[in-house]
Amino acid sequence: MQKAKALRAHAERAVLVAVEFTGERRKLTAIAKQARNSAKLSESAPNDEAVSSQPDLDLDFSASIAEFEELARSAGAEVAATLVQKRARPDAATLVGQGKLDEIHGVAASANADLVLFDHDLTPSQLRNLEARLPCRVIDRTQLILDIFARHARTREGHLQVELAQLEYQLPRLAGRGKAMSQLGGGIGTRGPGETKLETDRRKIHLRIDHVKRQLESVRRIRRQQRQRREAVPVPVIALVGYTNAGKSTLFNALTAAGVLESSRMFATLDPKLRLLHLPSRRKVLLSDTVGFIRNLPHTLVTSFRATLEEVERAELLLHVRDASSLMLAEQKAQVERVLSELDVATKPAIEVLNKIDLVQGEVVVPEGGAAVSALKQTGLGELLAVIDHALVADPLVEETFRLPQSEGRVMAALEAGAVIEEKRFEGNLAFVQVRGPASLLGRYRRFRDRGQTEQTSS
Ligand SMILES: Nc1nc2c(ncn2[C@@H]2O[C@H](COP(=O)(O)OP(=O)(O)OP(=O)(O)O)[C@@H](O)[C@H]2O)c(=O)[nH]1
Ligand SMILES: [Mg+2]
Repeated sequence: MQKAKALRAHAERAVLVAVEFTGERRKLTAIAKQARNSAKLSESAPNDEAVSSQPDLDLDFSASIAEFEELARSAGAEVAATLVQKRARPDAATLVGQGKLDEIHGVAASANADLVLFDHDLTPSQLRNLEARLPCRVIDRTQLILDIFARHARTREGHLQVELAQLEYQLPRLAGRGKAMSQLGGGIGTRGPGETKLETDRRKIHLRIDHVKRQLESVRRIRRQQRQRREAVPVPVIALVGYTNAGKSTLFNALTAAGVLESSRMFATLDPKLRLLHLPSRRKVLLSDTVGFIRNLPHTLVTSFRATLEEVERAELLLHVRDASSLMLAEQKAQVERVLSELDVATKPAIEVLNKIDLVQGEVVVPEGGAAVSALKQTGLGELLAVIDHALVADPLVEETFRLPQSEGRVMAALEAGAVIEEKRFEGNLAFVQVRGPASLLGRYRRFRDRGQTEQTSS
């Protein structure tokens, strides 16, 4: 136990394993050479055999390896070495086959690694076999992503969702994981449900799952009530969506100056964030930051995290933020669009926002009907706001003067929250307010319209 704690004090050393199954092999490109750099042993690693034995890698594979390394660092690991393998199909027992397993064993032992991370999902039996034959813990891709989720969850709902997904992941993998069980108390892949829970039997895990589900339900009920209250004021919601690390939170901050956590670590935003944003027309909208999408997100995770994407489902407009500097620009777009159709929102109006243009050499083509920005350098934001304003013509701005008895404080609050109060004056028990705002909101309080005053006060 002491030892496990000590390990966690510094970054855990990880050996990464990525396998390409050549059934899906794509052609080599000139940039393939870059891949060798991102797939090499780090300088501190004692063994550089893996580098020389690596074949040329194609672009997609190299980019996905770089992304996997970034995921590992996001989970707090120090990458000691990255091993790659090509094989026709997965080995049923160990994914990689005996030869590669010996190599992994050698590298992990000489690098004194704490864990081996696979850029794949492992079946319960593969996981058991690998743990039995390797000198350290074994973590697969789902577990790694869950771990990152666990580190970044901040709301109660976020924590509960992650715990539920972790419990459901563990359930079929309980038997025979001596190594993982005995080293609990810290480290990647062990955050979330604590050691006592992991050491208990399936029945206890089932009980815990039921308990977490019940708590989630009550948290969600409260959230629904809060939302209903908010929806009484029809401010349109605009949701930022996009691949993880595209720069959504940075843009969200740049646009709202809201101070929401932004970080180079992936999945910095697990819980939806919502802030009021003023458009150039002075119309107000709610901007929602969401959790990033990622390639190969296991379906169980998509379901678990669906609630964090509720804002996407009810948004009037989506901002699809894309990292213009990414090597996987096209693939990321396809992945995001796939998740959007899973959420049944593929037909929602969307604005394409090409971000990080400061990193792009040469000319940037502004997407049609979209915008090209640098959230970091805060360039192009004015144009983006204008594009958003333009895209929200469904609910045009109108001006109106209302005559409100003091007893109608609720109406006043709704107008203040959803529109711009241009002028306000009191006459005895009555408030006269001149308001500019979305037709839908102002139409709702038509009965308080002040016909006589409208002519006099409007100019
Ligand atoms: N150079 C440059 N870097 C940027 C820009 N926008 C964001 N970044 C960086 O990209 C990294 C990821 O940014 P985030 O805003 O956290 O990305 P995200 O899309 O919210 O990521 P997730 O929440 O993980 O999905 C951070 O290191 C940012 O500083 C940009 O316009 N230019
Ligand atoms: Mg974010």
